[in-house]
Amino acid sequence: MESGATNQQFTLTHFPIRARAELARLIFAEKQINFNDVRVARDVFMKDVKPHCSFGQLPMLEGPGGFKLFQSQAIARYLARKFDLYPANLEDAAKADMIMDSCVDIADRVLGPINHGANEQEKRKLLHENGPHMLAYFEVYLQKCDSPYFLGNNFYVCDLAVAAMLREVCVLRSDILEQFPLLQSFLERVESRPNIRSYIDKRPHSTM
Ligand SMILES: N[C@@H](CCC(=O)N[C@@H](CS)C(=O)NCC(=O)O)C(=O)O
Repeated sequence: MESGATNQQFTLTHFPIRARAELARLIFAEKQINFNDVRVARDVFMKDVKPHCSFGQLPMLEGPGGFKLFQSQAIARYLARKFDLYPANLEDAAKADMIMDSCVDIADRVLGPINHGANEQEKRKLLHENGPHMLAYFEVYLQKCDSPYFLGNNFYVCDLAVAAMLREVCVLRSDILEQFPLLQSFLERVESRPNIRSYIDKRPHSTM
């Protein structure tokens, strides 16, 4: 597939949804890095893109010198390291990984099933039982941190990951954070960072 040659350093290819590409887009937004935001329809993906995907799936990041990367978390960690949103300290970096992996757990166990076929009864259970049960751990973690962000006063990729995950949960159940006041204010804090706010205000609308 052509990477759509332009003067941008990176091209990020995904479907026209936030989902697993949104963390990378948020990193670019926070750091004010211009990139080619390529959003392909499913039929185009199947025909023209999938055969070029190392593991058959999107998102895909392309960079200089033929650099190609798949897997949303590998992409996010690479970009975060490159653009200074990843802790330098080994222990803090491991904690950032832990928090990001916990967000993936919620994506896999709550958001994914709801967005891909759960019936109304299953959705209700996911949004009123399983989801809140998992979010409660994030609330307690933040309470113990006693800081604006998950690793203290510094803002890292794991904070963007949590905010992106919380936003998707809120899209599905708008009042879910009422029982988690620290997560509610955390989400507001992240989404009111100027670069993030201006990105969110203009990003394409999609249901997920
Ligand atoms: N673990 C992968 C999962 C990627 C994934 O599930 N991609 C979906 C879209 S969100 C996909 O490409 N689906 C099309 C297909 O599998 O044919 C990641 O995090 O990047």
